[in-house]
Amino acid sequence: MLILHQLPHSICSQKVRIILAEKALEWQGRVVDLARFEHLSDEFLRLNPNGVVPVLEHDGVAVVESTVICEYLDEVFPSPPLSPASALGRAKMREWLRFIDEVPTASVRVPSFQNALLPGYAAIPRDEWERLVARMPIRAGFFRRMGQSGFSAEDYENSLAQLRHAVARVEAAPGPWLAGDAFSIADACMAPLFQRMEDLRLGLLWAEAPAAAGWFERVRARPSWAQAMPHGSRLGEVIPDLAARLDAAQA
Ligand SMILES: N[C@@H](CCC(=O)N[C@@H](CS)C(=O)NCC(=O)O)C(=O)O
Repeated sequence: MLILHQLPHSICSQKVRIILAEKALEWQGRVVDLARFEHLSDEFLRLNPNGVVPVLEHDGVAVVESTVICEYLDEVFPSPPLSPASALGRAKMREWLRFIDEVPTASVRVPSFQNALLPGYAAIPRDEWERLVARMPIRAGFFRRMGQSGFSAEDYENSLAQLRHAVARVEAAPGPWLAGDAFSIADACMAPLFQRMEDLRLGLLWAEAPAAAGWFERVRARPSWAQAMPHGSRLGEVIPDLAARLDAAQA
């Protein structure tokens, strides 16, 4: 029995859902509402002491960290394989996975919060905000850096520079997939980041990167994409005034 504690528009949950779809696995979803801070409840923190989604429960045992979950699923349910057959091939795929976790995944949080999610947090009374942030096991620093009025221009620009770098790395990949000839976990982990950038009007980052644009289209053309990205997966589907927020951010 596979249970995924997750959220439709969570990028890290989307990575795992793509793997589940590629392998045609049956699973049950449990929505963890971040806007209601369910991820900071005692119950959820017992499941994942990091206080972030997703969490996979497999036969009652919790596995955390989305990339770890993807690799775990690939080991336990090996068909179809989503990792290269050779040790060197797997090492090359894992180079991508570490890069994806460290660079674009961390960086895309800044424009996501700054331009789309911040108004929800700005409305929280100050003492309540302090109480919630103090409960965050691994994200308190990020939320304090953002505060209730947003990131510094320097933080924002640094994040965009990192995202540009990530797009350039995809552009330079020999292809057709990130880890070579076959679709792999690396593609599943990178593509939701591109979708988030597009939803934040950052798709222009690959306007002059045809190989990266082509790679993203190839991922989106796979049947697993439609299955893993149901309605509610895109930011604009959960934030009705997203366009107005993005207009305001660009003004
Ligand atoms: N390294 C973790 C990061 C997970 C993560 O950051 N999840 C986000 C949603 S995509 C989250 O739960 N954020 C909590 C928050 O915004 O307070 C993983 O890959 O599983």
